[in-house]
Amino acid sequence: MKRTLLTLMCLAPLAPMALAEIIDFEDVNLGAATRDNFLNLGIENTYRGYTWSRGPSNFGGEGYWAAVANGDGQFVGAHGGNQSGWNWNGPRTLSVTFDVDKIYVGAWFNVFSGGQDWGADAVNVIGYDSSNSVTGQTGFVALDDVSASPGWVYAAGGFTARRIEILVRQDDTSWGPDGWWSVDDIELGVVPEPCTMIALGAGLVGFVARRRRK
Ligand SMILES: [Ca+2]
Ligand SMILES: [Ca+2]
Ligand SMILES: [Ca+2]
Repeated sequence: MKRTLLTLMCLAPLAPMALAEIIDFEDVNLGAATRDNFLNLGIENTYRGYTWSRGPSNFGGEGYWAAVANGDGQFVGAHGGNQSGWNWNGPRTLSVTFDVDKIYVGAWFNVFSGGQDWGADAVNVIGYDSSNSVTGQTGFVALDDVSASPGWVYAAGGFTARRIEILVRQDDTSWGPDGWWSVDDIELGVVPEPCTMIALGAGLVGFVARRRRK
């Protein structure tokens, strides 16, 4: 009876586990513009409750997280909906720091501006814990910056992270280390609470015990 109660009490946190968060950038208000960066929009430290930070850009000063909408002259189109995230000024590294540990499930990437060699040639999504130690990475996933109709590619993760870094590789040296890309539909999972694991364990033990008694 005690075990059943514990299981029931602990099962409640299971509900949000099924709800993976998807960052689709549809809720960034661009007004009449087709593109703008998070600094101008005033959402660098507030969008989704996370911190959207960036490394330096060698091209045109600092780079930023940005959002872009279908209809922009250089945009290849969203993976889903009408808007995507974008690397403004192409810094080599951009980060998202979460409020709590999350599971980075995966995200969709594309070059920004198809058929242009300033597009990034590959991206690697790296996870870090709250002590800034690496928890996992997708490895470099190739982007097609030479095709007139580049496609969206999926960078699959599956690791827990307090912060994800999106690190670019630029193979076209005239652009230095910088590289431009789009991202859409960043999929995040909820890290199971210890209680959930205890409940699952207790539930399983109870289940096996009941089966054995039959
Ligand atoms: Ca979208
Ligand atoms: Ca390139
Ligand atoms: Ca290239």
